[in-house]
Amino acid sequence: MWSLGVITYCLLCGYPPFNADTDQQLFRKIKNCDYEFYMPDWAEASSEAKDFIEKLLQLDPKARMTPEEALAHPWIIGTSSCKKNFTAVSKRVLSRLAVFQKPNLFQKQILLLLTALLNSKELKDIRDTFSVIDIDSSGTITLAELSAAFLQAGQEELSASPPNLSEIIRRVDFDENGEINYSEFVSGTLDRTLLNQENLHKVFKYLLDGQSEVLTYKSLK
Ligand SMILES: [Ca+2]
Ligand SMILES: [Ca+2]
Repeated sequence: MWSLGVITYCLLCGYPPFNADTDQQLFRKIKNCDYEFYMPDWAEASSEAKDFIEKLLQLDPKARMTPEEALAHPWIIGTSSCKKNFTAVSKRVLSRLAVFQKPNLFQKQILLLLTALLNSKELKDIRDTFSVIDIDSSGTITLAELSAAFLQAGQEELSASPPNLSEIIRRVDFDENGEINYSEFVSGTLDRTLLNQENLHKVFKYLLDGQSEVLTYKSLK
């Protein structure tokens, strides 16, 4: 990731971040992470671009951006294009996730089952929002991606107060792998109007027909 910072710096100004007359001076500069954004070369560069480089050129590897964080960085996402994708509908979906309360085991199983039984039209808004948030199309939403989503959607426009993102993930991360998969996302963002009698009837009919491999006596114990 350090190299990516160096390459990005070179691409934006045409020379490397660390320069010196002798190798000894060069190594000292690298070891001290001693570089600058020289003017006027960097006058046209955006603050996001500089922030991207600064977060990669960190001496401590633990402080450096991870590949995942780099992919979710505003400079990579492109603020304007992302904002365009966050429609009012997507913001409403995100708002529901922000206030989702951790369900008990029974509720969790019903939600997951309902998620599988709803038709694609009913889930369109949620599916579209998931694909906007899942920047790298990995099929799961990470903390970095969720963080970027709330940033880009504009927290002030969401109904929830500034959310604790780790807590949001903890509530909806049913399989506790630290990321939100599609089923978990649907469970956490279902419009309450979908929890109607007709849909709940579908769930119980499914269970009564004995087709369920999701809800079992063992899983409820
Ligand atoms: Ca992802
Ligand atoms: Ca998960």
